Amino acid sequence: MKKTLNSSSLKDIYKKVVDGERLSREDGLRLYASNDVLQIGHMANIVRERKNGNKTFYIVNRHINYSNVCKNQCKFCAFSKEEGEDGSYAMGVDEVMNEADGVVEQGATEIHIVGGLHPKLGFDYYLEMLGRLHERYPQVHLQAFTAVEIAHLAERAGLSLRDTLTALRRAGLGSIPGGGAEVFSSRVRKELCPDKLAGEGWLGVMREAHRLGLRSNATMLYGHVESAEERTDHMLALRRLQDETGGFMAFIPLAFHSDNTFLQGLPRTTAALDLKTLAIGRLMLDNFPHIKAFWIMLGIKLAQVSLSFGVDDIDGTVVVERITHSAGADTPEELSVTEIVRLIEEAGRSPVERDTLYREIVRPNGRFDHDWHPAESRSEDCVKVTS
Ligand code: V47
Ligand code: SF4
Repeated sequence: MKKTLNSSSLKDIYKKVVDGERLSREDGLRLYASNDVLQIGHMANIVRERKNGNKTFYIVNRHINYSNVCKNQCKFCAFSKEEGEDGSYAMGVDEVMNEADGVVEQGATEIHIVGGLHPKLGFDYYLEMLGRLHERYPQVHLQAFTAVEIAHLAERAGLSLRDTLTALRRAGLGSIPGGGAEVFSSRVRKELCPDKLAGEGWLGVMREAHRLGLRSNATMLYGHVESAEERTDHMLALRRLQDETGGFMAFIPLAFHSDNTFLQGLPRTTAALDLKTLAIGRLMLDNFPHIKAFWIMLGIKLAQVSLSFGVDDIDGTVVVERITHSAGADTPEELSVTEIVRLIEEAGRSPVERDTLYREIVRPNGRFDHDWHPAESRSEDCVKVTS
């Protein structure tokens, strides 16, 4: 049966979506102004299924937050501490290696590494961390350091962005996570994170990384003081850069948690805003292959529902997460593959294990097996390139 859209106010946008036509800034603003979450979701689902069919991607990964010491004091951050402050920590490279211990037994194909902007750690520390991890786990992809950390490292090392990225890649960097983007609006940045790399700077690091052939993700932190216009403009800036480089893999809206931050007391984002933001992301970012729901921040149940609102990726097992849990997240820090597969299947989608670059991973006998080694799937007939 042919699906139609009843909501007359969004009819012209629906037509554009069906025709595969790019949405304008005004369309984005009208979507945010509408309360018709189901219709927006329906449109996003059309694009989601056009791009990714019934597939929902997940990854077996582990996060490592190597240090919470940060020279910035972003008002939305509960994770960072000043050097020497109670609760501050900076892992030595040996400790990072200990944290990574067991990744292969766990079946992980990715280690995701982010931390604060440490005022004293030298560039050698980061190179050694990547180098030793890469040497010990050559088959595991290292997705490390936000664009903000990379700009900080370049400054500390006295190197250009290009030379910094090249050195990190030589040491073992595989790709760049999407953090640090927040909302590009200078008004919001002035209010919440005046010392942070500006939006143009964040985009500049990603442009340089993409030019070098590194892929990355892009995030947007929402649900604090930003407006719908600022969210829409953030998406448009990402879309422009993606037109230029094609280097982004996934867009990941991050729902703000206010506990233990300077914004403590701001209420949690509502399900309506969460679903709308994911769906509008899918609709506006027509050149992004994937939209990811980070279940840690969104909650497991809403992440499952989002699979019908434009989302085709549910991140991964994670294991340890400090950034959102410092800010009051009540999700667990780890989901097993069995749980991830169950929530995807019960949403009527087909679970597909992927590696960081969205190559599909086929486990022996189609079963997840903790003793299986990712390197065993690296024959061309097991890992299929999908994007
Ligand atoms: O940049 C900080 C955000 C980000 C809070 O690329 C907060 O696959 C909510 O970027 N409430 C880091 N969010 C995490 C991140 C990420 C996570 C998962 C996957 C990927 C990926 C990237 O967390 C920061 C900031 O935007 N953040 N504080 C908070 N209180
Ligand atoms: Fe530092 Fe990042 Fe927290 Fe800002 S969000 S204070 S840059 S760790």
